[in-house]
Amino acid sequence: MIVLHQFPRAWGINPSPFCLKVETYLRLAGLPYRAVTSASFRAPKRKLPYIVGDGVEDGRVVADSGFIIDHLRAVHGDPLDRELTAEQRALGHLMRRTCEESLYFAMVYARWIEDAGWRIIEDAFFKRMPAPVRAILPGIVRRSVRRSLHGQGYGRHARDEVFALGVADLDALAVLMKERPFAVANRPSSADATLYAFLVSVMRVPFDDPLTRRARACATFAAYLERMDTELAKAGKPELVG
Ligand SMILES: N[C@@H](CCC(=O)N[C@@H](CS)C(=O)NCC(=O)O)C(=O)O
Repeated sequence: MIVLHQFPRAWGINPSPFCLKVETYLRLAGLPYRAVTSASFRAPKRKLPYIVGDGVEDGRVVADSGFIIDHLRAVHGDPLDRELTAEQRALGHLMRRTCEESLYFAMVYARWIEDAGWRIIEDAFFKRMPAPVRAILPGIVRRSVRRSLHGQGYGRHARDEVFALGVADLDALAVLMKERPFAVANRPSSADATLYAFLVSVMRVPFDDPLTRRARACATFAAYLERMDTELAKAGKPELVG
């Protein structure tokens, strides 16, 4: 069985949209897997998720949600995207990049840099650690996220600018998603694994910021998440351990 290494759950979901994306892909594709909790410093690329393949895949380790899905397609076939046109694939690609390479960084800002977001993160990720670690680690990790965001670029913008960038991504996605029941087709494709993961990560979380408010006010997103819930309910629940 495929073993998916991801962060511990928080708020009833995987708090990492990239981990939730792979979990969603595996469920939509009907691939049996086991999810185990891991830490990013143990991961091959120091980020989660990664998978350890099953017998068919000879125990291969694949890191990065995009490479994981490419790998699963190569080994297990492509039930979700097989029938897509080149245009649908291109649209899915751009929607995915909008989530992962832009919206994501506005979400990181909302969660880790904003004080209100940080209080929720600190409580969810660090509260259960032993007191000495709890006193030091949260500050170290927050500083490291701040440095990464500065390096990426969004961390150099003013608060209003960061949220304007994220809201523009959400608005563009909403326009495109109004056109059809799922991201690029009338049934779920791999692009939906990303879209579902990111919209859940913005809408079904305890944060309250300009991103969460904009997304929660969007009827297209709400209807989309309900359709995806129905699809995922058909796929059943993963076996969770660790
Ligand atoms: N491109 C990667 C991004 C994964 C990623 O950014 N994971 C974050 C959590 S959402 C992580 O592991 N961060 C830990 C760290 O940077 O130390 C993918 O698609 O899997």
